[in-house]
Amino acid sequence: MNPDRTRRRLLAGLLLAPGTAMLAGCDRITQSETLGGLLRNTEKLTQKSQRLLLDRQALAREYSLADLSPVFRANGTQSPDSDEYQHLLEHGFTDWRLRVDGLVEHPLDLSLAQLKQMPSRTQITRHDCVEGWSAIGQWQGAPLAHVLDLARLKPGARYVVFHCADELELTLDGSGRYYESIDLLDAYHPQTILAYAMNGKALPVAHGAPLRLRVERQLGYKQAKYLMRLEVVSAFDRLWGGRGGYWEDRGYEWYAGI
Ligand SMILES: Nc1nc2c(c(=O)[nH]1)N[C@H]1C(S)=C(S)[C@@H](COP(=O)(O)O)O[C@H]1N2
Ligand SMILES: [Mo]
Repeated sequence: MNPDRTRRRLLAGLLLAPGTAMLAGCDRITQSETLGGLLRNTEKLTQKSQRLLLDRQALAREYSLADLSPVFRANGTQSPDSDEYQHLLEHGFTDWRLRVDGLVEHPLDLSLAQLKQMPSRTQITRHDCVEGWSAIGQWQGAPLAHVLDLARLKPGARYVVFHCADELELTLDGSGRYYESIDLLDAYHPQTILAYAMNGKALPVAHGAPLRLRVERQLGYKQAKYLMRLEVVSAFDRLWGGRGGYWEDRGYEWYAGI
């Protein structure tokens, strides 16, 4: 067959629907194999992404009261030393407000009392720190999904950034301030809560009082303590080191799934 005709047929075949392409004369075998391979690959891809998505909706294992660790270590900051935080602490966090802003229709300033009046979820889960220790604790808090629904996300919203009260590394430009971020899939996960209680008591200062994030399928460093502000953003690349979190800016993985 003359090479030009073959090329024309091949082109025509590629421009037509996959079924018709198989009728393209002597190229039939080669072409249908290629198409078959392509379809099989696409199928695998879809399956893989579907499985990933399903996995991302799965619940982290929950434990019973009998499993609670007798000692739950505190790690990183154990009491933010800023004057602002110390003042809030001295006043029993009555002056503290959680600011919710960024890509939302209704920015919020929530008091601890308001957060406690919201629907709550209690869960007993295992916390895994990359430093090589784990502990089982009980957490109670308001689902982050509820707070985001109150604030109403604007189009373009993709991540929630958690701004904390503590500076883990003292720097002149403030880049040592602890922060974290998660995407909306994790933000809307049923076990993602803004916790104000631990093991049945008010959240202790060492564990992030008055409010911390629990995002249960992620490693310890994603569990931001001392929350001051939630900012809904479309991207976090222009924030501090640009990698979405204090430890991420220092080389740790952003997603940090367990
Ligand atoms: N604001 C803030 N959040 C933080 C940290 C921190 O230093 N500051 N440390 C992180 C790390 S590495 C871990 S393992 C957990 C520890 O939580 P815990 O002190 O309740 O055990 O909090 C995470 N969240
Ligand atoms: Mo950690």
